[in-house]
Amino acid sequence: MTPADGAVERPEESAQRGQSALASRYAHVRAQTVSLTMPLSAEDQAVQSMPDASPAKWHQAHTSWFFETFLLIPNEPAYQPFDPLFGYLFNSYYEAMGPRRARPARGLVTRPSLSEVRAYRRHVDEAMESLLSGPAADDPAIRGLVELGLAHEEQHQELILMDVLHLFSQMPGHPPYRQLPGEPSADPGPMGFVGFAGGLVEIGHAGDGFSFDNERPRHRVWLEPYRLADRLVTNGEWRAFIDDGGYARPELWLSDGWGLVKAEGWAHPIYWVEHTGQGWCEMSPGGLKPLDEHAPVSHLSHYEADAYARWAGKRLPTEAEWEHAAAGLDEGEGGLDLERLAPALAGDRAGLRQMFGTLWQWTSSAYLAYPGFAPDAGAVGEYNGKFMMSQMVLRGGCVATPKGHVRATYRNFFYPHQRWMFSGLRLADDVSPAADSPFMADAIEGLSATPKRLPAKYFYDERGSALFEAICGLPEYYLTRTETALLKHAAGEIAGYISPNAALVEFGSGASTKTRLLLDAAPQLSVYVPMDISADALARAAAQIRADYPKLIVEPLLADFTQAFDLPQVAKERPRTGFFPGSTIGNFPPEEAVEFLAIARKHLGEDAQFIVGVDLVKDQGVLVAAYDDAQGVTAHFNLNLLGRINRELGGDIDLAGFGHRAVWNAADSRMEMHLVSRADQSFSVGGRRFDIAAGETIHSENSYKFTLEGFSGLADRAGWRVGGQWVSPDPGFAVFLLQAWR
Ligand code: AVI
Repeated sequence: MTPADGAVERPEESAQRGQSALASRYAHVRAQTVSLTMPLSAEDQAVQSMPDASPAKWHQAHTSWFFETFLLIPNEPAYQPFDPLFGYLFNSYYEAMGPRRARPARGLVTRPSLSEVRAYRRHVDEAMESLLSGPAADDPAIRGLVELGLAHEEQHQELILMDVLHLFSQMPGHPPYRQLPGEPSADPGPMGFVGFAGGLVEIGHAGDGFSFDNERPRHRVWLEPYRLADRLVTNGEWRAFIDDGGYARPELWLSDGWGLVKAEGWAHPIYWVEHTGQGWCEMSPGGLKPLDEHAPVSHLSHYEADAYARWAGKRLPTEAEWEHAAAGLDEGEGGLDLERLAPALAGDRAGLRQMFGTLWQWTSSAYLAYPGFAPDAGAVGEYNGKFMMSQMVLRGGCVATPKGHVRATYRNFFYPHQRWMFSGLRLADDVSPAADSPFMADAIEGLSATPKRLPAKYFYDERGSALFEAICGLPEYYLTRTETALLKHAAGEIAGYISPNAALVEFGSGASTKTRLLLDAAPQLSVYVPMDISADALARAAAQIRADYPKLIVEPLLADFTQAFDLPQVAKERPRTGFFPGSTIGNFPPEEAVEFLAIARKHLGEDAQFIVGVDLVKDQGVLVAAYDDAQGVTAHFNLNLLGRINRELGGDIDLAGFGHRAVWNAADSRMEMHLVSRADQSFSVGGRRFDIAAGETIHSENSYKFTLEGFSGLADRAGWRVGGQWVSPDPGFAVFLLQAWR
């Protein structure tokens, strides 16, 4: 309880309060351990399923031994140890505290019984309650040790759940630890990447809150620009790895990992079970359940996580990268909830998801001492430091980690072959190759200009393309709907202009949706060349067109049609018809539109036709609504340009610091999109710093709107004459059939 407003708390009162807070935390943590064992029989709690695991009974005794050994015996002269043999049975690895039972033999202890261990716990708890209510509880050293003992006990709570799951996974019938409700599944969508500029950063724990010695001291680390995946890898993605021979390809594995794959016959994560007729199932705290494709893949060794990252063309994050990215995020996310006990799905929130309390995330960092590391004083100095060899760091906590236990600086560690933990993986990659990419050069140039601008062609990464598809279906965005209706109506007439055996060349084909109207109306087309800069969209669209038009030769061309390109031979040797729908021509300034039309004419040849969709000038209200829709999809599309800079160029732009603006520029006959800075702010891209004032904008797109005469004039300057034109009723949109004329 905090003191009442205005009341000044006396030091002895606050000490009293702190003391009782510690005592009540002690009681809570100790009770939580026992409650975790409630679903288990005494037999369940006595056995050990492998040398790395320990019986639940041992965990309950060992955590009590910790308080007895490090707090009660040294500080309570009257304390009577419960049983002199327990020091031997329940010491884990503290050399300073004498000999102990070998770890692999912990499951061979039937005496003491479970009820004797419970009596031991009560004995220790009574003595601890008395210690915590006496003067010793004011001693910072003692308080620190109690905190350590409680953090230690919370670690063992997680171990109890891990070890029980391993035990039950071996048991015929795969019994559940608890009956748990089925989790509704939801596709997290494609994995995105969040970029970080890196540089000289600080990691490690600082301040008054509790931390283990291995998290200290806070120190500086140099980070190259990097990106972190915005969510964990899913079971569905892991299946693709398996289906692609992931466990059968030595080139993907570290040598020691590959040795294990062969020696132990690894072919899937430890708890996956393949059932004939049922497909993949997974052993979980709720028992054996059908594998949820959308849930994060769990219980991986470091070797598996590392092999997957290599297969995906990525890498694991370093622990410093992970911690730098996690700073300031919600450390209280997820964690132990006995009603769920399942890692949370990624959801569709923007930014880094599943960072805390979902699954421990493997890093590529060896578990080593930080510069200036000093183990805690006394025997508890053996807690962490002596394990700083041959293990790897994991970050973030998991569904079995007690709430409040984990933090951004927390370093968990396991041997790379171990995989019974709740461990998953988040991918990372380097940003440096973009340093001399055209995107980087264009972004730097545009952001350095006055007024600031960015080229609209960079809207179309995977996310941007998906957002554009969504825009095309919006009620306000009349362009797609109107043009499709127009093409349906005109396709028969247009087909009359197309030569037999011709090739259709589409500039910026995207999903190739409108193309089908032409392919259906003009069966004389024998070749289709979709051209796009998105490899994914191109491959997907080409596969679908091939499947639906089996007689058509489909030759996709991965190219930026604003740059030099070479048409495939099958197109060169046929008469050619170009197709450029959607009024994308309006995204060029008029001079560049003429240049583009002239280049297209050169590629399409002397007898070519060119079918071009063109949006017409109309009422300002209709135009502005089309570029500033009520659902905010276009705003998202616009902001994704900044997101892409962060992801691909290591930018650190705060997206929430920008708004979307769409304006009609009557003088230039164009719709303009801008990103408006909400405040004076600065950001960096590619190591360069940019300042932007409140209200200042980054001009991100022009969409020119034409009159029929205006567009014919433009086409004429590029060597095309209008062979046919079809115009929709309001909202006005035109399809032109241009013919080469000189
Ligand atoms: C691709 N291009 C024709 C679209 C347009 O209308 O200028 C891109 C777009 N920008 C905002 N909404 C749609």
